Amino acid sequence: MKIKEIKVFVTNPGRNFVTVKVITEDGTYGLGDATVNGRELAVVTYLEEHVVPCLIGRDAHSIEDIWQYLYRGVYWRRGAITMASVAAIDMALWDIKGKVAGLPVYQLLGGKCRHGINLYAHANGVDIDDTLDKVQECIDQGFKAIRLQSAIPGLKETYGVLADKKDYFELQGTRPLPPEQEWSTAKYFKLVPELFKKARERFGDDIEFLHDVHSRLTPIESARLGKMLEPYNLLFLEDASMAENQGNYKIIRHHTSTPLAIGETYNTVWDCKDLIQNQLIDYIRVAATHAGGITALKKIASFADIYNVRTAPHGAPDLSPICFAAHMHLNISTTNFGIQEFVGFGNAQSQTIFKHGMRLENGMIMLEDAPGLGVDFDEKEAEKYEYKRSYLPVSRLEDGTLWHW
Ligand code: GCO
Ligand code: MG
Repeated sequence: MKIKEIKVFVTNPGRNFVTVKVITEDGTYGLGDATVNGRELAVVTYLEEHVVPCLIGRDAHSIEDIWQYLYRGVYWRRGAITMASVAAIDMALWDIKGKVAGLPVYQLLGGKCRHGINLYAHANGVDIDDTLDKVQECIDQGFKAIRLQSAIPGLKETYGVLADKKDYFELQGTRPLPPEQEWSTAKYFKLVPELFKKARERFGDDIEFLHDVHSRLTPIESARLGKMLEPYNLLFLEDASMAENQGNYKIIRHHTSTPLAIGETYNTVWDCKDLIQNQLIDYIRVAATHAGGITALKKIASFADIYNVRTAPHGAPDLSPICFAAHMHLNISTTNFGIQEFVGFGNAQSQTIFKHGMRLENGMIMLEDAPGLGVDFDEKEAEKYEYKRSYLPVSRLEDGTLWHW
């Protein structure tokens, strides 16, 4: 089954998505997500100039060999741009294999380990009360696990703790240049324990709570936060400290029993190998799009299983529904799956481009049994929404020092 053509699309139905379509000689096609938020065209060039020419004529069934060819075979390994390109091709090849077999991808990965996929929803508020009202809305919709983020009194704008106090995920917005935002650990520390204290008072113990620090604390500060949050029993504290230095987590782990999660910016198993092997984290959050696709994530999950680390794939809106579907096939067939982040299925425009049969039921995703990944991509619709340059913000301390993302 030879690969005949590979097309790369960029569309912006409110935010940019890079989609890869691998087409075989008999017309079967597979889809992959190659979106790297704020660096989309770098991936397009990498794919078009450096990947596509090498794959034409190769056997679409040789998923593992193509993965190794694009990773091991390349001197410049790793990195977000390279791995998103490898990932998109990999997802598309699994999609093709499923379509040819007439089976959903999860069947090829070993079959179902559970009937549905547990999600955590987001409650993002302008202050504590507003955040708690959002928690109630999530509970009313059937969610049993909720991530709480609230704007920090005294800071004008801080991404990840309510960007512009309106649209946390900038679904419609574009940022032609990176906005500069503020960070103060002291102000943050005044808010967060209070947020979770009030959340437990109002909602009791039966709901799971989560929180994302967005890597803004030093390890010892994270350790303090973890300790402060222990009474409120979080499912996990995410990105407590900078991701590059795996040693940071030794310090945090040493001081707190709050469960830790990390991984959305990791590109390979090498970025999290020590964290997993030394049991310094509880959840690994690598995304199919950013860590080399289904092939790579399956291996990372198996490795993590040995060390009691569960998977909790990244589920932000800058991952397209193709990546989300890839996660669903992995989640349902991975024994050590933990929980999936969920921010909805995208806006109306996005839903006209990416069509799928995944259903939300009582805080869970139920998969349909369509062959392959079960997502289709409407090229004509996609063409209506042109790429717009858009950046994530940068963060500075109040004295102007450039800070961790
Ligand atoms: C999350 C993430 C996102 C990221 C975004 C960056 O946990 O969902 O931290 O909010 O910031 O995906 O592109
Ligand atoms: Mg995060």
